[in-house]
This record gives sequence, C-alpha cells and structure tokens, in this order.
Amino acid sequence: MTGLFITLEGPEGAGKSTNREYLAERLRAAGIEVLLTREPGGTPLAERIREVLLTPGDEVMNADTELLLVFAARAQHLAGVIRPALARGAVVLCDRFTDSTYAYQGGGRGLSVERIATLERFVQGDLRPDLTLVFDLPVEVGLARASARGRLDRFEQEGRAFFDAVRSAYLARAEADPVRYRLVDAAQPLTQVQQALDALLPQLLELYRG
Ligand code: T5A
Repeated sequence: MTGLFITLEGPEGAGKSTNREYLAERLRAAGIEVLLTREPGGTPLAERIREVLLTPGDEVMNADTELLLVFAARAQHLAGVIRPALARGAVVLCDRFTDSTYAYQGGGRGLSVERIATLERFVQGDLRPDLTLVFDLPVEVGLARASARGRLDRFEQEGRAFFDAVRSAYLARAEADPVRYRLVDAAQPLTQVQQALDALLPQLLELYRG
C-alpha cells in the first residue's frame, strides 16, 4: 500500500502551519495515519540545514548555495521520513516542498526552472506530491501576519519585489496544473479558510482510498 503525499504551499503568513494541524485532525478523525512534517527540515540533520538557511548572517548566501542546501535537506527528509511514511500507507502532510523551491529560488532569486528541475529529478526521482494546496493571499497581508511574530528570518527580510515574484511563481504553477494544485483563498478569516478545507476533504479521502 502506498500513502498520499499532500503539500501545503504559499508565501509567509499564509496559514500553512495553522491549517496543516486542522487538516491532520480531520484526516485522523477518519481513521487515517497522518504524518505532519515541514521543509526545510523534518529530520534532525535537515533541521540543522534549515537553521543555516533561515538564520540571517553577515556573509551573503550565494543563490546556488541556497538551492543546493534546500535540496540537501530534502534528500535527507525524503530518505528518513517521507518515503518510509508513504510506504507504510500514511498521509504525509508537508508544510512546503519543491514548489517552494520553484517559487523562492526560481521566482524570488531568479534561478532557472531547468536547473531546479534537474535537481528535482536527481533528488526525488519520480516522486511528486499527489496534491498541493496553495494558500494564496496578497503579499502585504502575509508579511504583516509573519512580522507580527517578531524577529524576521533571512527570507522574511527580503523586499516586496521578491515576494511578488514568489507569489506569481506559485500562481503560474497552480494555473499550469489544475489537477495537482488547489488554490485556497488564505486572506479570508480562518473559519472560512477551514470551511474551504472541509469542502476539499471528500476529494482527499477519495484520492487516499483510490
Ligand atoms: N524556502 C523553503 C525556500 O526558499 N525554498 C524551499 O525549497 C523551501 C522548502 C521557510 C522559509 O524557507 C523558504 C521559504 C520560507 O521563507 P517557514 O517558517 O517554514 O520558512 O515558512 P513561513 O511561510 O515563513 O511560515 P509562516 O509561519 O510565516 O507561515 P504559515 O505557516 O503559512 O502561517 P501560520 O500558519 O504560521 O500563520 C501565521 C500567522 O497568521 C495567523 C496565524 O494565527 C499566525 O499568527 N493566521 C491568520 N490570521 C488571520 N486569518 C487567517 N486566515 C489566518 N491564518 C493564519
């Protein structure tokens, strides 16, 4: 039996972490094993790479270094957590995955899609998410939510143009593949976002049960 791989994507402050918990509760209530995880991170070593990626520092990180670190963490996460969970039939709910790389390193940093796709094939082989929920909202709303938490991480210190490019990259990917992607209007009040997730639940269960 193989499980179901669901990723939650979107810019800062979109509500991915909040709604990941909500979805997990719903799926568990239906008797399904759910593994909650996140990127960059998800294993002790990958979490150490996350620290390197998110901690601001004096030395400017080269965009290729950033890209390789993201995929290094992903290789560890896939081998140690995601593939074993899928193999035992769990639903894996992952807060960010390779769509973040296309959005941030591709859209935000301007690295080529081909370069990212090469690493995607190298690290993931054929594995792609079964379903990707893109939490979309105006950049300023997301940044206001994220900055209300206090200290900004290395990505959150980027400027408006960076986040506009991130959002555009997500929207373009979602538009290009409406089968895999579902857009969620994340600017709505939380109760309405969760109603939208409830409406998606039957499709998730159907996908899982095949
Ligand atoms: N990255 C990651 C890359 O560059 N490349 C990659 O390949 C990968 C995998 C990770 C960073 O790494 C980059 C992208 C990121 O910059 P992160 O902390 O994991 O950083 O991700 P963030 O998006 O920064 O996490 P956030 O916590 O900011 O966003 P979430 O998870 O979308 O938002 P959440 O759920 O924590 O909510 C934020 C706040 O908003 C409130 C919540 O209560 C919370 O206070 N909120 C709402 N308020 C009103 N209405 C709603 N509908 C709300 N939903 C949530």
